Amino acid sequence: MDQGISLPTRHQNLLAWVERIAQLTEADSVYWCNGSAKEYDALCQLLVDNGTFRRLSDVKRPGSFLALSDPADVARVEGRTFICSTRQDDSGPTNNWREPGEMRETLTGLFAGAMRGRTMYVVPFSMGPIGSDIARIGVQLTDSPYVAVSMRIMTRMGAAALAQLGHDGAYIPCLHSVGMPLSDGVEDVSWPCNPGNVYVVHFPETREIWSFGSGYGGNALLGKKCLALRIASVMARDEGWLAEHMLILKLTSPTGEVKYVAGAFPSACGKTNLAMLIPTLPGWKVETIGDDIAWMKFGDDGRLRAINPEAGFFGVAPGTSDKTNPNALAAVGRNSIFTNCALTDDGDVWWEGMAKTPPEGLTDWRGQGWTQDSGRPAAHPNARFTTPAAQCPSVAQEWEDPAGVPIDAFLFGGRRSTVAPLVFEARNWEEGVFLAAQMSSETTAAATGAIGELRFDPMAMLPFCGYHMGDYFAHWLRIGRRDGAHPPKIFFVNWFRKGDDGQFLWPGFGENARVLAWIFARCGGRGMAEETPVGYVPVIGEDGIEIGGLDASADDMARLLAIDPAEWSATLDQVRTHFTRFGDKLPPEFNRLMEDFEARLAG
Ligand code: O2Y
Ligand code: MN
Repeated sequence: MDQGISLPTRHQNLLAWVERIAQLTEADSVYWCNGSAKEYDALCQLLVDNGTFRRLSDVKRPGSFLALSDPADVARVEGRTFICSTRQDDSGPTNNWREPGEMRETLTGLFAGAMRGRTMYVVPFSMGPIGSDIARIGVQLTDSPYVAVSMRIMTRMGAAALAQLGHDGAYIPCLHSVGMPLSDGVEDVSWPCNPGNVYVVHFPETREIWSFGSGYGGNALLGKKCLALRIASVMARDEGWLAEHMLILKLTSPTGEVKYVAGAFPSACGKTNLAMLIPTLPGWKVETIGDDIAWMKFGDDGRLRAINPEAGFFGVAPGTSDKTNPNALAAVGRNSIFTNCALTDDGDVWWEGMAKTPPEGLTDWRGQGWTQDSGRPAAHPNARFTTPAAQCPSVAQEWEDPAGVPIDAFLFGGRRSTVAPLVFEARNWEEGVFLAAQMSSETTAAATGAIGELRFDPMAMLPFCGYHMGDYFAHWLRIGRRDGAHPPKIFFVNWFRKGDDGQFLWPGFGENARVLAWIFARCGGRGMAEETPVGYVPVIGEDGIEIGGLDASADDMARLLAIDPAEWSATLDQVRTHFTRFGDKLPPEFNRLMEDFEARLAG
């Protein structure tokens, strides 16, 4: 894939950076990605030839590939993720911090000669539809062709992004190496990496990302968590918008009315499934705008307009089936990259939960023969599919609208077996932000009636906020107070409440549309609710939450929606301890909101 000497841009700053990094890393050659189908095919063939990819059956899974990673490089590594702000206090208690100069020195040492024997790919990409006011351009330099082809699915990658940059446009530099130079005598491997030496580093003030040692997912596809959340959250704070760990869905009622919902749930809590839900309620339709990240800016009408900055889905494969998510399963039917899934003997992929019975003749994610008696999973629990969003049958026609979609409701969801009801609406923006800042899941299943140890994940952003979370809460409060703002209503959901018998009370994921329908009604000034100390809880029935045909007793529904002030009060010590972490950066409003909350709970 020789490009000769012609360069595809006259952007001097970009050219100088590429040249500087090529020299530092001693890359054998530099290749500028144009994003064409021909280039993608050639890179995939290269990956097949060097053993990273196995081409899947053209009958079963056309245009698709399976990659098996190094067993030590299988997920994002939070412990090796750093926010290097000048002042430690700007990174806050929830991030790993290093002094930027010191970290630059460490990284410069690691990157010196790191691409010896390898090609450095220049990957220009747009997060968001090219030309959208909300979109941003990044350029990733990487020595991993696996990353280059994955970025083509996950972002708008190539010549169009470069053209958008023009001669002097702003871009976010993203530098990545797998950290395994092919120095004299070193043989390449199918998944090069350096797992003992991983660094995923963000410089929020200069808006730079440097990642070393891992070729996997969020550590390596730098447009996703690193740019679209950690760096973008800092940009959003400075510029008055929101970069959030949220799905975006379009909800259409039986009368054809439309509302848009953005929902924050912790990692691996079913965002992809909810974004692609097939409602059981007759006449309702859910369509997908995004499954993981939302960028939202105010429109002239004071409403937040959201884009999905990504162009593909990097979803967890295990558990995805024609029962749990037929839309995702259809999306991955072709032109997809699978990582750490099992291989069938007829050249297809398989994972736990795809079907009840695994097929005969499986090869597991470590390349070894596998049977049900092997005593280990065939696919890695964090096995992934990478697939173009446009292939998803539920994708909304406006999913690429450069203006974004106007958000009517924010959803926040934790995993709580007690205390938190199925759904409630915050009474106002401030209280919604205060409650979202204490979003939590239980670390262990709570014993019947007992309160479990809570793991707090404010707004589902704990691993992704690129600055001090106390400042982040203040930013959220400011957003709602902006002149002329009509912020979305805020709702909380919890599908995981359990009854006294330890069983889930809510009959299942497919029924979530009933909750969405109530939220929809509330956004339209309808939907009956009772005011409680926590917020508005739906009444049961046609004017509230519809339970006709639902496999749950009236008793179960009452338990699901019950607010027990004493139970809530019993969790407040943990909430206070959680807030104490943020020291004097905790918005002072939170103290008042806490006092009011306690008073309401005490009746
Ligand atoms: O392990 C990884 O690198 C994937 S992390 C991820 C991927 C897609 C969507 N969300 C997440 C996450 O951790 O929230
Ligand atoms: Mn995520």
